Amino acid sequence: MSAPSMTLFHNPASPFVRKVMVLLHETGQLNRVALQPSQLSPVSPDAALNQDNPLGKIPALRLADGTVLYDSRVILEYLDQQHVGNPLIPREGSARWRRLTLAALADGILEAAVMIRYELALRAPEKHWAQWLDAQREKIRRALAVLEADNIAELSCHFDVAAISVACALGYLDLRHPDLQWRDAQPQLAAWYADVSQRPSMQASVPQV
Ligand SMILES: N[C@@H](CCC(=O)N[C@@H](CS)C(=O)NCC(=O)O)C(=O)O
Repeated sequence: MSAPSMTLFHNPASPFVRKVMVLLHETGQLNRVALQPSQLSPVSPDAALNQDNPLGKIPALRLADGTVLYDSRVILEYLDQQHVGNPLIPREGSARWRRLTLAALADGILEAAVMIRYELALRAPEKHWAQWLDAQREKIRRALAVLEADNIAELSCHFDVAAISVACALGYLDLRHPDLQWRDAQPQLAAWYADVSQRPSMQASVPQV
């Protein structure tokens, strides 16, 4: 087995990193990437990461020639073009835009969920902004409702970029926001998620905190 040629700034609790790990697993590329542990938050940055990604966010992927790619969507696209199997991001046509939009919906859930997490975990309780927190929760609720109403069949047909992104978003809601009880209003999504959670790629990347 050859040595890894790329380095991924990694934290096992990050859902954006998890998307990358799942795609690496699904495409048989795990051994091409070395993991560089990164502990960070918006108020306690990782200096080594900042050298490579001025935004100070993970995931960031350093290639063999020193080029650094970020954010997770760019990394997924790059890695999906580095294997010989079926693409997990359609290369062209309407499927490409549909699947990427579904992935963006999942990323939007994640962005709102991570913002809530930072507000609750990093700011003093007396400074929590209830209206803003509610607005983020509403984004999540609306997005989940659309997934339930319109996208179950599309999610079920292929474990690709869209399904990976939605699965990682749901996993993060379970980890950080069990109070949302997202399964109650989304039974079909819950059944789909129970199924895809059994995939080796999902099992191998269960968040660690
Ligand atoms: N849009 C970015 C979001 C990445 C992101 O927010 N990562 C979090 C960890 S889950 C982070 O690095 N937070 C540190 C910060 O915001 O300063 C992506 O898709 O990669």
